[in-house]
Amino acid sequence: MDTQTTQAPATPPAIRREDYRPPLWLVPEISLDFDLDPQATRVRARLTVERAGSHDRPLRLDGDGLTPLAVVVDGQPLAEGDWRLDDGVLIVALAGNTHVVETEVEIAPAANTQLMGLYASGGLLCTQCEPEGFRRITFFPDRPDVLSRFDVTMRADKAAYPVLLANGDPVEQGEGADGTHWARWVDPFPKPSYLFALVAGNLACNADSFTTMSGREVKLGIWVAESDLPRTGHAMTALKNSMAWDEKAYGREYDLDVFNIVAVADFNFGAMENKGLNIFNSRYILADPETATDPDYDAIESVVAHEYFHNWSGDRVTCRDWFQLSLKEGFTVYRDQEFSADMGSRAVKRIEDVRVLRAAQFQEDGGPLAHPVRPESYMEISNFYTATVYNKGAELIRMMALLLGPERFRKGTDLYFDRHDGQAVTCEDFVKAMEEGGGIDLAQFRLWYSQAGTPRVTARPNYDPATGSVTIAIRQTVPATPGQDDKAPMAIPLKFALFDPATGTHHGEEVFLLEHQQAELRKEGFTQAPVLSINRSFAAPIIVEAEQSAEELAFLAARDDDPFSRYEAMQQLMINGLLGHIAGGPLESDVIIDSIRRTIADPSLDRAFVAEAVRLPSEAYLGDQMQIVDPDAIHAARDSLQQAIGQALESDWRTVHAECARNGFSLSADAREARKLRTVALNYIVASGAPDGAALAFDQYDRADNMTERQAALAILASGASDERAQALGKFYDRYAGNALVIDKWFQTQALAFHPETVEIVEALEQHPDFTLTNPNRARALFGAFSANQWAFNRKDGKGYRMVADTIIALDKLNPQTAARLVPPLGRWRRFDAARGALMRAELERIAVTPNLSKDVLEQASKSLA
Ligand code: B3K
Ligand code: ZN
Repeated sequence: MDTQTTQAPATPPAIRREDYRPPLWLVPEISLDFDLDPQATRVRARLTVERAGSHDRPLRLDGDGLTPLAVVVDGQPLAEGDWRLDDGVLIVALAGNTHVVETEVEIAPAANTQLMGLYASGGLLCTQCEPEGFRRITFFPDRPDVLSRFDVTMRADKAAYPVLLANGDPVEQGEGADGTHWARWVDPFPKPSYLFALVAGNLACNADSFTTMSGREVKLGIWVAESDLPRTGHAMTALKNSMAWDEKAYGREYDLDVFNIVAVADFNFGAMENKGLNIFNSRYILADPETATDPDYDAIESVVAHEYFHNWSGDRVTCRDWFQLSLKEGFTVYRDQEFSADMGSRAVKRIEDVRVLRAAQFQEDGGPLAHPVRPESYMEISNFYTATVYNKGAELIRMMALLLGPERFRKGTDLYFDRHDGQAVTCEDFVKAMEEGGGIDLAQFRLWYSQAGTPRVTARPNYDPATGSVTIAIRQTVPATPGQDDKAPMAIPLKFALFDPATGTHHGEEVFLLEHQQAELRKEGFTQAPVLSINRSFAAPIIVEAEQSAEELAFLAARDDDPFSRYEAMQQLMINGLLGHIAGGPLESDVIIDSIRRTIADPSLDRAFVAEAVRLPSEAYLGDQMQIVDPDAIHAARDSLQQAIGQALESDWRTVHAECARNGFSLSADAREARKLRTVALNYIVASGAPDGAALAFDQYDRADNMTERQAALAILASGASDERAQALGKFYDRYAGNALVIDKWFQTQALAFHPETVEIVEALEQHPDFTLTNPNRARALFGAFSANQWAFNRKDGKGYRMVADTIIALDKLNPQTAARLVPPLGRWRRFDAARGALMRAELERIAVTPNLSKDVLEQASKSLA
């Protein structure tokens, strides 16, 4: 065999949106009967099936790894020849229009390392079905447009599994023979199979209640291991706040008598919105000041809200097919973002959300895995739970909300929920409801759903002193993305204001809807050239190229009344300074330092905003601004600027650090804001090179009465070479040994560190007794974090690439979904120099030709190579 050429891997056929056909058979009712056991669980299913329309096609029930032990139709067992299995699918020819079809299978939850379907986590048995896990539990048309009423009975050993939970309401329970017990749950709301859930185990409950706007009392339960009960209070508060918020903001009330949440340690992603029984990764439930940081608290609030909001945007109104995933995810992310903005600081929330969008979605949109918010095809749908579908999807809803205004947007969502309650619908149905409810034409706006790529907008103001007018030439381009070479101009709402530098005020904020490739805007009444503030509040998910001078940016950083734009101006000032230095110029830090000094001293600003504004842009974001990313140059330049800022403002940082210290832990806004700024100050003090820097960080580490300050100090020390580094890492490990979520932080902090030997440190940590690939949180804490560490991961010798590729290959055998999520960083090879690019490609090729690769990893690796 010729070893010089790599063979294109055989890829499974793509599933295409245009091939969608409505289901041929419906299943209005299903009863499920489980004999639960980790080694061998028996599942008996009884489906009432109905022929949809007039056709003579057989019933097809999806199955994955299932062998039918019995197939019974209308009470009659079928002989083996009366059914067949085709690639896992059970095919049964049926004569009439309605039948009762029963099947029985045996599955082994303890052997399920994919964590899809029914699996064991710790001593629990739990399920994850979205998107296609239900077919690993029983034979069923496992697609979101088949909605069924579920009636579920579970039987299990009472001592090992004293608690039995499923969707809907509990209706019956009892004792069985040999120490078993059983429970029956009925969900009155028809739902697709991906929303099915059950949990069995030894769980304790934080029980509470909520009275809905129509006066119904709902029993709330958060179920965790007994020892974790004290860490569930924040999640419960978040749940009750979410329930109240959805009533007020969207008029949506909860609809069952019980709402349960279960936290599990082994989970592929954040959480899952199963009807009435949300299942969570424990990291998004458990919190106390000793073990959780302020960002952890925020993430819990937002994920609890997100899953709760799905009860309407996802469960009551669901997706017709998986191409419509953003219908529920984009909308629900928008809803949770707005909820968090209402609960805390709207300005800081927007900055954080945009940072995530730029870090994850802009990178995706600019690379080989770019796809539209409503994708056209996939090999493995699990690969499409992406930042594009979620976060860009949310930006689309945000733009529609802006174009409609709050009242008409609410009319649109009311119409959407009322019209489609109980249905499985499309993104198009959502946009239509917005158009009709809001009385607006969104014809061109729809391109946001079908065209991938981040639009680039240039805006050049030109002032004419003779007339006192300014003309702004605006131009958009949408870059080519895989499969989409030519793009039509998008409808982009540009929120802008023109500031008079003399007065420091603007003439009113406006929204200009850019619908063509080019436009010209003319504004009158200026006595001198105004300063343009554009894409205020980041109203459109675009890249703006405004080419503003350092003076203009410094002006906006000090005077803009839109907090996002103020932050943005500051960031742009830093980016320009850093890129200029990377390109060989001197490090021009004076304007930056002045702006930071003024920002710290501005009493009108809250400290969390100041912390955001004065932080340097991440190395990865700087890389995104370069045609060819130079990780070493970026790291060196950023370090120099950090040091310059640290030195020039050292006494200011020391004052801030001291002033932001608090006696006694509190979750109040003041205390949280102070912690955030204190960390930034400590970082600059250490960066200044002050001889007592490490000692100061260690002191913060040691005295902290909360995880936020302790972990911040640890992270700062982990990036240095002090004696305190090893001391703090050792103390941290000893203090939290056995607490999985905190030990994840210990791994993650080291993987993210700016340390010259991070590659070797990660290599050694992989051998640590606490490291395992079977727990997704742990695998992500080490390798997910490492591959996000631009400087370390892209080390010139390619060792970082090789380690991640080895991990992907090993993890794929256990958990393809989690393995596939590690592929995209390798897919960025075009953005690096030829030598690094070749090393990355070689690793992707090695992955792609690995025998028996999952569809998940194969799709990501082969698309990344294309
Ligand atoms: N809907 C789930 C995600 C399921 C991911 C499957 N790979 C959680 C959420 O977005 O709320
Ligand atoms: Zn979601």
